[in-house]
Amino acid sequence: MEQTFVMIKPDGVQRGLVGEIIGRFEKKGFTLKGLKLITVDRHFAEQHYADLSAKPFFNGLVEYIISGPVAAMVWEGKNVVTTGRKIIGATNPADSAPGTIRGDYAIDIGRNVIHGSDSVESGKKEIALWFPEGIAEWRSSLHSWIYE
Ligand code: DAT
Ligand code: MG
Repeated sequence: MEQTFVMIKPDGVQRGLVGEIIGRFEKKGFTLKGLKLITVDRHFAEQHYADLSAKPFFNGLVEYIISGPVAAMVWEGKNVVTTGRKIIGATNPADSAPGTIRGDYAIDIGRNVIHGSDSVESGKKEIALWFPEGIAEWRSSLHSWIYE
């Protein structure tokens, strides 16, 4: 089953959005496979966003991510990478549709509350980076009520 890495950024944690965001993924039918609250250091944040290291906003992005604890999660389900990105909404909250997490809870691109992997491949890399200890082995008993 497909997995994705989702992170509630420091603003989302500070603003008390953790429960609301987890609820959206849960109610959709996705399965929570990993969850921890963690404050990462600069080197770690730079690794996570390595692909963006040449961007002018890179330093500000790293400062933001290390500014407080984040809620790191692994979610599992059919098409969870693509569907997860839809639940999250467009990168710039100004363009995120209402009903998406960023559309409902964010205004500025540099405070857009949440991260979600952009492909199955980067999901695998990000899960390995954030959960080197591994994730939970369990299968929801609701499976047959969610999948046909
Ligand atoms: P996403 O988080 O939607 O996958 P991304 O991977 O392109 O977007 O960029 C990572 C984060 O960097 C994004 O959530 C917010 C920040 N960011 C992206 N583009 C930006 C820009 N033009 N100005 C400021 N911050 C930006
Ligand atoms: Mg991205």
